[in-house]
Amino acid sequence: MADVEEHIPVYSSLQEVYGKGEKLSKAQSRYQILKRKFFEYYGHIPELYARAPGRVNLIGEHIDYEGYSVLPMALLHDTIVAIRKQDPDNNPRTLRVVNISSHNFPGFVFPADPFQDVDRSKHIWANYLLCAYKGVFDHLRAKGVEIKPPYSGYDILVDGIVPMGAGVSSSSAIVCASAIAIMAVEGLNFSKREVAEFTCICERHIGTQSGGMDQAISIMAKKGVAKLIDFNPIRATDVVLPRKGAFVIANSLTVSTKAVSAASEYNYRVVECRLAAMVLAVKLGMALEEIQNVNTLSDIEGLCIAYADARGESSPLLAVEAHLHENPYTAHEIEDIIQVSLSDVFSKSRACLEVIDSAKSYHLLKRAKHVFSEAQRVYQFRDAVLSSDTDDEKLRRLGELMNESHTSCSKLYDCSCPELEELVKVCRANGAMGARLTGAGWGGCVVSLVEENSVPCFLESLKKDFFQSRIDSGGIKEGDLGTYAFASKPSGGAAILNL
Ligand code: NG1
Ligand code: MG
Repeated sequence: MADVEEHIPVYSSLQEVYGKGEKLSKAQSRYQILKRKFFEYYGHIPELYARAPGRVNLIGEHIDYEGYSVLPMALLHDTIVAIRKQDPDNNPRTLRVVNISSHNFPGFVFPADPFQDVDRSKHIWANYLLCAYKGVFDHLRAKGVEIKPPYSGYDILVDGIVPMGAGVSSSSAIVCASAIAIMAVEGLNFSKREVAEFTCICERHIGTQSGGMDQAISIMAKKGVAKLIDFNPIRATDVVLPRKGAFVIANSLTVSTKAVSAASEYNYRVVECRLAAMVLAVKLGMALEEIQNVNTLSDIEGLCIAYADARGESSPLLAVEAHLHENPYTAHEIEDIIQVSLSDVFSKSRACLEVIDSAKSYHLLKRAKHVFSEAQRVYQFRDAVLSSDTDDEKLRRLGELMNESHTSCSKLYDCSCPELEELVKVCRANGAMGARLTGAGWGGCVVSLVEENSVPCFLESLKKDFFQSRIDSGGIKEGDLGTYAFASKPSGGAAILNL
């Protein structure tokens, strides 16, 4: 698993990242504009650039934070951060951040202090940058490096083209690109494993108690392959997809607002999964004094499998079905079983405490069923890719697993929404072998598996059956359609550019 020990690559030409042709010329013009604007804002040109891609998750939804493997691929859509370290005699030193799209994303000036808190009460785009800034220096401190004031200041200009609130990880693209840019101007280059780990931790300052999938794929992606990402420790294994297949990403045009408040649906699911794991642990005989150490459903998989084993079966789902009930649990009922108060269980997480403050009940059976079955589907997907079947057979099987994943997200995890349901139906009706919501859900994108040679025709049908009415009603512009529905091949990961 040498990949994760490699360092972030440093390139001196755009071609190394963006290839040739139209993609390269589009990238060239983005970097030229960045350089020019940077000079206009700051009176200097950038020292260097860092870029990190968004991703589409092919299968394995809402299981990364439960410790289970996921299977995403990087998109060519990325966030670029241009940076220059401020002169040491600059006084006061600051973190100045500007966005190319300054109309939608105003600029900010923060004090140059990497240990300042991220103010979650204001959901501003620049908070992602503050997370990264903290992340780099918290990581250095954790490695035993002494960090003393005065801290360095930076001038930063950001250009992101990863669709936002769309479940394709625009947030991690900005966090990863910013962290790498700051590292690079400080002359640091940690291993990919370290960067994937600390960017996952630092992005949680936003409030979402997310897993590490997005940062891991953004950092470790390799052109031409999807990645099976394992956690604890992070590993990334190449998955070569069948040549005849293509993935089309289509936006439901409903923004997923999972991070806007800490008591969001996302964190609610994180809480439900932990409680499901704790209740199951008690039911399966774990000593009460050990229950507080149960954090995720993967922590108790062994107990579930032992339960199944004793009955001549193998799936952890057997224990789930036997020991959890369909009706939602009240806090009181759970506390009775685990013999700890929920406020004690979550005393270390402000975000989770906010959830239990407002939650009325907890669905434990449905959430646990989703997590264990989705975890199995990830391996079934990987096994189907590796099998000796023909490409057609493989694609059919992959599509089937994607459809099952969607049903599970929708019915068991309740993370779909009417627009996603409509779009999934449209995709399947127009020939997708599989279609599913991707990313956190509650809005955002659908990923479809289609035959490579039917992509143009598929995109036309999506326009006709889903987007046209939204164009007619003025919701979106026809000229922007390419940003709402596009095919994508697996792209490369984050990089530093010395241009
Ligand atoms: P999106 O929706 O792309 O932000 C989120 C989490 C992932 C993962 C997926 C659901 C963040 C940063 N990422 O992705 O870790 O849990 O949802 O599978 O919140
Ligand atoms: Mg995100």
